[in-house]
Amino acid sequence: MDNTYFDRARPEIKTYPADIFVNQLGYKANEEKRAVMPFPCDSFSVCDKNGKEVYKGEVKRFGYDEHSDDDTYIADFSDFCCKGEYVIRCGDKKSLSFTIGDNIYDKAFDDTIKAFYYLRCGCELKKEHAGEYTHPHCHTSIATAWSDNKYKKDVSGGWHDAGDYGRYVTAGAVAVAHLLYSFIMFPKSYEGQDLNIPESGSGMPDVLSECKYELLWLLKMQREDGGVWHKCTTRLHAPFIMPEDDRSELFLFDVSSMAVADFVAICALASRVYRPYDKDFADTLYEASLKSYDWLIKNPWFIGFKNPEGCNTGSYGEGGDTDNRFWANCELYALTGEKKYHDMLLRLSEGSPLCELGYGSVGGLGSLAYMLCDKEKNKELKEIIKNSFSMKAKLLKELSDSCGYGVSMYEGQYCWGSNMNVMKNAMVYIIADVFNGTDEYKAYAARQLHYLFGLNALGYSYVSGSGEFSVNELHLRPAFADGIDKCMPGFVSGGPNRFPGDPDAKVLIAPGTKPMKSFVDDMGCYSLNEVTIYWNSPTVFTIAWFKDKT
Ligand code: 9MR
Ligand code: ZN
Repeated sequence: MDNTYFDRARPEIKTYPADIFVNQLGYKANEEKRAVMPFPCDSFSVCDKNGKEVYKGEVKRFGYDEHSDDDTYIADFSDFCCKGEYVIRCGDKKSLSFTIGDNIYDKAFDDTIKAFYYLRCGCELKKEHAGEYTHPHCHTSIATAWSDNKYKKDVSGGWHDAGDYGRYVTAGAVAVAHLLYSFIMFPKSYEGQDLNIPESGSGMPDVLSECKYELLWLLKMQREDGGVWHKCTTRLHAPFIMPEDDRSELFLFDVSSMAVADFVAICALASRVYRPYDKDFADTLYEASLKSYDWLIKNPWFIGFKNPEGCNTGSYGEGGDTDNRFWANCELYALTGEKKYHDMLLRLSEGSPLCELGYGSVGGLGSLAYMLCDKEKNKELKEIIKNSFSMKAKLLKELSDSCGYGVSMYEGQYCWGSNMNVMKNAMVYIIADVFNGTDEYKAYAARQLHYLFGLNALGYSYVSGSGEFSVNELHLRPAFADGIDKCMPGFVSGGPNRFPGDPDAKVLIAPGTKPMKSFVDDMGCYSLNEVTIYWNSPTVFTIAWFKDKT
């Protein structure tokens, strides 16, 4: 094919090897359990491993689902609670196998966090931790400021952002925030977790050790004057080579006020979280946060970011920084209880969408800091935040109820990285319940996981290595360059995108394809099948909730 992202033999594209869609990981005994079929059918059976029918039920026609173009039928077997391994059958049609049990997400939970380890930059991934996915250290050369070639700094470390080898401050801050909040809110899920990373067994929970690796890098991205470089990347995206072979010059790109504000926020949050485990690190984070806060005060205007000419790596531009500044003030207020932060966050709350959980719009992270902290709160703002989550959850519920597959997506959310939207919607349900002290949206949050792990119109589990039919051809440089057929596990694919934006996807997705089906598991398709840290992080949050609270 001449119109292709990179040169290689294109592997055969697989299609769903069964007929009925289920969550391929399975269901907890006491939760809602549904399978979906895109064909007419009256009754269904749940069959055990030996093919024996253990449950029989009526199929209900759900009706036309506009995001998939499927006429959908639902098999609800919520009241079948016996643990075991099963398939759904319907005449000669069947589903893939799934489990009913307590620990269905245990492996996916570990995998989706370990994925961050596989993205570590600047260190060797050793065999004892990385198995066959080892590689020597990468991107350790000194970086040069793009706008001042006399300024040089070592900023090695952190996570590769995604399929590319860039490291971006705002993206990193958001991903760490999701992980830290999941740790704060659902601590039970992390008890005794062993990810087999270099720090395992150190006494610090593994998820915090993993985040510390990114935080140490973020600290290096702070300038002497408190400004924070927006990103560190090469001039152009590397070809599909291993990270250690990407030896082009590294650049530090101009400070943006989003990067500074997100940095202030994440350092303040992390200072709170790490204090019981590592006092010195908590102090360092606190000082760094204050220093960049001063910069923010001295630079009250929005400083956005656009790629300079000649650079094609991610730009992560945003249209404003009010929400970023709101988040920063919320975190510093949560940490210190000082009035000046409260005054400021009250003012900034007016211009910030309060239930957006990043990337790009981070007001909801500020809301989390504010609502969950033990400091005095403004009654009115508390109500506004609660209401904004409640109203959004209500809207999302309607979307789920009007979708044959139960996912809470409006058409516009099937964009680049749609699976992030699926998982962020799950977060909205979860947070709405937490703020209201209710359990109203439990089943709806869980439905988003069902979609991610296979209950969708293409039957893909969108997490590598999870489920029988899962994505494997991810747009992830080492996944190609390492020559190993099986992709590293635990990576969340971007997912369907109704506007395929890369040359390969434009060839592979026929015009007019419906949003939920605008996907193919192909490595060239970066607008469909890339990975990023901030698509994994809301998934970790949602699974952590599920493990702890359901
Ligand atoms: O996630 C970003 C997506 O929302 C944008 O539409 C897309 C195009 O600008 O960029 C995505 O971010 C990419 C980033 O720029 C570089 N690293 C990989 C990210 C995922 O594709
Ligand atoms: Zn690297």
